[in-house]
Amino acid sequence: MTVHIKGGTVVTADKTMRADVITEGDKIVAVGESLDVPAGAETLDAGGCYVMPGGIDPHTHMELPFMGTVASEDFFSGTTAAACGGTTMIIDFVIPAPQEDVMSAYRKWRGWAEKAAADYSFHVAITWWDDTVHEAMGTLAREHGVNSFKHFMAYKGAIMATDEIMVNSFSRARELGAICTVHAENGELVFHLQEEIRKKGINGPEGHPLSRPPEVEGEAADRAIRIAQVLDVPLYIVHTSCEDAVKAITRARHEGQRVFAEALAGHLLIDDSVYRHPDWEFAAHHVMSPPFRPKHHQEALWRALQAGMIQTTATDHCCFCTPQKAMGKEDFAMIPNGTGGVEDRMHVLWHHGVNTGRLTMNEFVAVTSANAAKIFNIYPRKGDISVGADADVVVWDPEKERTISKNTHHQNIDFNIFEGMNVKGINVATLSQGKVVYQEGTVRTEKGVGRYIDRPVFAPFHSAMQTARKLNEPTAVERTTATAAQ
Ligand code: URQ
Ligand code: ZN
Ligand code: ZN
Repeated sequence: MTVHIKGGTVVTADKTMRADVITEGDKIVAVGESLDVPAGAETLDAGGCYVMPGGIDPHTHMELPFMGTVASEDFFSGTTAAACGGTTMIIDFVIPAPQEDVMSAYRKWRGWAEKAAADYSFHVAITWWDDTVHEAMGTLAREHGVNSFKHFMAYKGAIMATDEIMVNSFSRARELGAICTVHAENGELVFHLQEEIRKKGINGPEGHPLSRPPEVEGEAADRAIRIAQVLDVPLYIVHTSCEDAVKAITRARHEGQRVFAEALAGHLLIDDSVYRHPDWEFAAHHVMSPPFRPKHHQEALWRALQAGMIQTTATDHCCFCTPQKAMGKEDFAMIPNGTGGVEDRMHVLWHHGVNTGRLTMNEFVAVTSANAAKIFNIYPRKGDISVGADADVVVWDPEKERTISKNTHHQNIDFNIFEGMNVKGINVATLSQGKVVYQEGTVRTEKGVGRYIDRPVFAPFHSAMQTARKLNEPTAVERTTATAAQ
């Protein structure tokens, strides 16, 4: 199929220019003015609109089995909802249970994702350790295009990675040229605080943020940063939600450490007042981890995003409907953690980012698409409008408005954390693999056409340790060893 997107302004992370775009099959084949348009091409009028790379959401959990239930959004409905909102690729998570064979968990998730309507990839979580896990990381990196391994520092008694697991896994990732990602909350502190809060007789959703204060995230973020520093491996902190974590990330980056960070659309726009809402269901809808924070943390996240200390935005789309949330009616710690957002991320970020002047259009593309593609090593195949790139494209009308609501969204969840929010500037068309899958409200996604996207491991990079060696300075490990030997 050939599509001629004409009359638009191409906006990428690093350029803005009046240009037409021609796609053939699943690739972009021409970008420029006065192009030779092949006969039979489908024409898409982009006059007055921006033509941008499809969004990449680097953090979703479609049909995740978690906390005794399964997330209500599956890979078909979730990638469809994503496309309706301009996101054309998700990076989801394989999360083996402790002692579960990693490769069989990977194959299980790959099976679930075969129904996807758009492209996807997987971070693989390391939730336990033995020689088979060590081996599986190598197989995944060398043969299955996995270049990122996830570590949940929270969720004690379930999928929590201890320091020992992180040290083993981070070391292995370094050998393989992979990046480590973390959910940074101190799971031991959360567990202890949950007990303390229950003893005070607090069992409603208001107890959730009390058990996960910003300090719990700040400590874990800094601990992961320090482990990555000593083991000399790049680090990516998912759903950075608070100033405490931003400070740890900023310090490390200022010292030249290769630390990347992600912010969720929800954490940028929703504060902790949701947990004090009189309606139990409304408050429980917002139970996710890390929790929504007091307002000043939102401003710290926006500043970090604008300053380049946070590089990507995501949603952590992990949907549990109201009856599922009710599993925690007697105990907030039993409320399945997670909310939606995959359909709304780009809309809310344009409205509250670009329309407010916080972000330029180019920065918008960077934080919703290009930076994730670069960090996870699939740029410029993804995250760019250039010849040879995948034909994942959005036509964006800056004047078009939408009111976000569960009554009109395509997400398979019975509430929306952005309910009632009016946004201006949305995609009027989405192309995935060169096919128009969404246009002005018409959805034309197809189950099963989504592809698994390999993400190659990284070329050896000049890390602080290697630089130190070149300068004949002792590295952190050598200094420590030398001191111990004295
Ligand atoms: O922690 C995560 O990222 C998963 C389990 C989704 N739930 C959540 O509350 N963030
Ligand atoms: Zn998480
Ligand atoms: Zn998550």
